[in-house]
Amino acid sequence: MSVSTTSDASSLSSILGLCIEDHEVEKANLALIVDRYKESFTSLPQGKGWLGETLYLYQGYWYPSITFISIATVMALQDTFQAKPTDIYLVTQPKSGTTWIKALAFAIVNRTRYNNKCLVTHPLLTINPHDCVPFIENEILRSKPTYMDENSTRLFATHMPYNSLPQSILDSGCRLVYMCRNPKDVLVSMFHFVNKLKGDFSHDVLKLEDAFEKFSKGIGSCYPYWDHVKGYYKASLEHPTRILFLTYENMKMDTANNVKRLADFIGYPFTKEEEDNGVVQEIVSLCSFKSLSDVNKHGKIVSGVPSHAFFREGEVEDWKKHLTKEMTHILDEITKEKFHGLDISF
Ligand code: PAP
Repeated sequence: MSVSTTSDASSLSSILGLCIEDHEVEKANLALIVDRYKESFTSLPQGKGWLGETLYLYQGYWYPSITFISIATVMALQDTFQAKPTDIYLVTQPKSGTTWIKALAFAIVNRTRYNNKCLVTHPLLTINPHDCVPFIENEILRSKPTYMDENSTRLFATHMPYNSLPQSILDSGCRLVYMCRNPKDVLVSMFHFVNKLKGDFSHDVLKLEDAFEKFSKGIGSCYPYWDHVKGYYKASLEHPTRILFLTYENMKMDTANNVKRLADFIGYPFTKEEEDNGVVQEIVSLCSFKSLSDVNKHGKIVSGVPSHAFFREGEVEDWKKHLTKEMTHILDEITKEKFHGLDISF
């Protein structure tokens, strides 16, 4: 069977703007990894992704073969990634609040580094959260992993489902924070994101009906949505000290208390003095949609995606402005069935 990686790769690279120089090494390393695992994934079931790319079904989830979130990187991570007990992993499905949780965790973990100095120097006032906290899917493509300081806590993100995580993450005893979001808002957010990327490179526009069909059938990078959420939810009940389960909606409703909860869980609790001095509120403001979207109006993140593409509305229930009654009904029914017996609400 032939792999359609070459044509997929060129169209998707242009959509994502992956041809920038900084990204050349990662592209070359991705090509090597794809080559190494080609034999293993070409015989898997195939589908078409939201950008028209080929997807492969692996361990119950769909992945493309040519972006850094790819079937080959998942396989390579499973074979080679070494977690440390002190690592912290921020886990999301795309469009569930990745950028926000990266910013919050980064600000919490590094607060003493920057707070003694002027707040103006804080990296989140100039750098996109995606460039502050790397995805492990991207890290393994770097010849020299970007992780800042060998001795400090390693803060990583991943979109990988629980059942596919590298064994070393499960065995190391490290902590994972999972953030999920209402599926209807995830669908709408992804729909706009894909069209933003396509629009920037004048590809055909994705129709909402097509996005809805793919989403509800569980087709898309790291989907099915529901299985991903369920996997981490159940794991968080089994391992409550290792996995914290958060929702975007709850974080929006009460950001300060969730920030404190997050800080406690990852081992960076706020002192009474910090609380009295308003440090929690400073972090909430620094990582707010308004602050981050203002900082990220221009430029691109390292992987080549425009920085502003990660900020649109930042609201709960924006889906109400987009989905038809029928779409809403179908998604609600699927969610009811898939989450039956689980205490997951948005
Ligand atoms: P990613 O997984 O591709 O990194 P992710 O950050 O999860 O994307 O999703 C982007 C969504 O988070 C956008 O939602 P929307 O399309 O419904 O508007 C974006 O606006 C929202 N978002 C980004 N930063 C924040 C923030 N600081 N607070 C709240 N929402 C945010």
